[in-house]
Amino acid sequence: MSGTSDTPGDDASILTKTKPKTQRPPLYKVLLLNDDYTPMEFVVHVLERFFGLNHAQAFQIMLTVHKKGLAVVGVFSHEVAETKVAQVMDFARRHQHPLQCTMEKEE
Ligand code: TYC
Repeated sequence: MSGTSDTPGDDASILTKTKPKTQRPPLYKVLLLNDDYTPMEFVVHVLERFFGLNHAQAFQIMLTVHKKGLAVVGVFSHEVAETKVAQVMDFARRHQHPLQCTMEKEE
C-alpha cells in the first residue's frame, strides 16, 4: 500500500527538504607589488598585455602601485588568476625585472 513502507524514496520516507545553498566559486584578487627597479613603462605594458587594460587605465594602476605599494589589478576565478600571475612572473623574469605579482582569495 502506498505511504506505509519505509523504503527510501517512497513517499513516507522523507518529508522535509533542505534548500541547497547556492555555492559561488571563490574569486581571487590579483595584486601587483611595487619595487624600486622595474621601469614604469614595463609595468604599464604588462597591465595592457595581460589584463586587457587601455593605456590610460594601465598608467593609473601603475601609478597607484608606485605610490601605495600595491594594487588589485583584477578579480578572477582561481584558474584564471593563477594563469595571470604565472604570465606576469614569467614575463618579468625573462626581462630580468624584479616585478612581483600575487593572488589572494577575495572574502
Ligand atoms: N617603482 C617603480 C619605479 O619607480 C615603478 C613600478 C610601478 C614598479 C609599479 C613596480 O608594480 C610596480 N621605476
